[in-house]
Amino acid sequence: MSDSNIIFYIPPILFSIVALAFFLLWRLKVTPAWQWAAGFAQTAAGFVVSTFLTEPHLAAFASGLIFIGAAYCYGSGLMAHFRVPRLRAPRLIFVALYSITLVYVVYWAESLVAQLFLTDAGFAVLLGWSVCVVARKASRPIDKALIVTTSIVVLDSVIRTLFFTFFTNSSDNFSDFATSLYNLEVTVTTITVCMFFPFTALGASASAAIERHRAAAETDELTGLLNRRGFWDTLGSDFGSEIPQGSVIVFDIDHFKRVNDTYGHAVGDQVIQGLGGELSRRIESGGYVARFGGEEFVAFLPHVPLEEAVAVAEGVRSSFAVRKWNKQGLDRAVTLSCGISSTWIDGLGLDRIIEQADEALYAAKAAGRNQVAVGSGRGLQVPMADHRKLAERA
Ligand code: GH3
Ligand code: MG
Ligand code: MG
Repeated sequence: MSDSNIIFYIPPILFSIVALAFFLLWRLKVTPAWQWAAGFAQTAAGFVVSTFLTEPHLAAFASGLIFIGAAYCYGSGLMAHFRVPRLRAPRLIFVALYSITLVYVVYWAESLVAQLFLTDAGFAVLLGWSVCVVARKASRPIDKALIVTTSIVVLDSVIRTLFFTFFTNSSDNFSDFATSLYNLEVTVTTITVCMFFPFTALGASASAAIERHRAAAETDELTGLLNRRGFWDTLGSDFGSEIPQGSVIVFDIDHFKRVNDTYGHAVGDQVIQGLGGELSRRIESGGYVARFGGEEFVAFLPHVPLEEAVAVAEGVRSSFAVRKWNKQGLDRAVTLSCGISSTWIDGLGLDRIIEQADEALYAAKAAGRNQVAVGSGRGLQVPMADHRKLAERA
């Protein structure tokens, strides 16, 4: 091949750059899948070997192995991105069978046409298999774009296989590969349509990383519930500035410092997790539960009237009070107090209603703890026994 054919240098250079970019993204934990970098690096190496290696049989054999390795890595990258099982065993069996056939085709049958057919078909089947497995998992537009661009790479292989095997009279001699029309076609489609694939993989990885970081910033690590920021951001994205009427319950564990002091901080953490689990089980979907800090949790129940919110709080309080903590090494009951307020009482904004529920919580603590109290802007902080009267007045 003449060195003036500069076009043949482009795929290895482009894919090396892409591989380096993905390697850095993997080191920076933007993408959890090192297989992207490995796949692109192998593609670069495959082009170097198939075009520039002077021993033609070795070039055909090595590039055949490298390209199937790239297809395997792209598949693993896709499966990691979409969080589906990797199907390692069946895919590795496929690679093993392919490799045995490759040895036969290159060193026994000595057929270039058969080797190119095998490599293109093997690449298309292995990558197409992974695309089919992950396709229904793609819901975000960038993920759908990734499926489309990967399918284009598969389709490119299929069309090339069919065209060069059945519709042309290509040379069957390995030494003619570098200057073949086939090699030119691979090079041209790789640096045009196939380049959409790495760019969408890059976009999909970056967008998944941004989503992961946003979720982490809005989630309480200990309980997996929303934190204060997540609470307000989620309400903002669900309702904008039109937050509906509803009720707020604030929960706080009684004498929690004693739990920490007597049994240790780790046991205290498990009690907080226990309350978090209780709340996510008991607050029905449609409700918003967050850990606002320490052992204080806030629940906003849209469209739920005060009476029903009192029943929810009472359900959580009573079941938490009888919960056993033996497994955690705690041999006594832990109780909690609840403060409730509702936008239906005073027509105030949610932030003011949370403050009122907090004031009611202090009333519940002052009244002896392990109880539910209702608060309103009229200065009322009513212990649970009297909540019905307030609900009637509201
Ligand atoms: P009260 O009945 O009046 O609520 O008394 P309390 O002892 O529960 O008082 P308070 O609610 O102020 O106690 C909060 C304690 O929670 C203080 C702090 O040491 C502890 N705390 C805050 N965050 C954590 C945490 O993440 N893990 C553990 N184990 N303890 C925490
Ligand atoms: Mg407390
Ligand atoms: Mg507290």
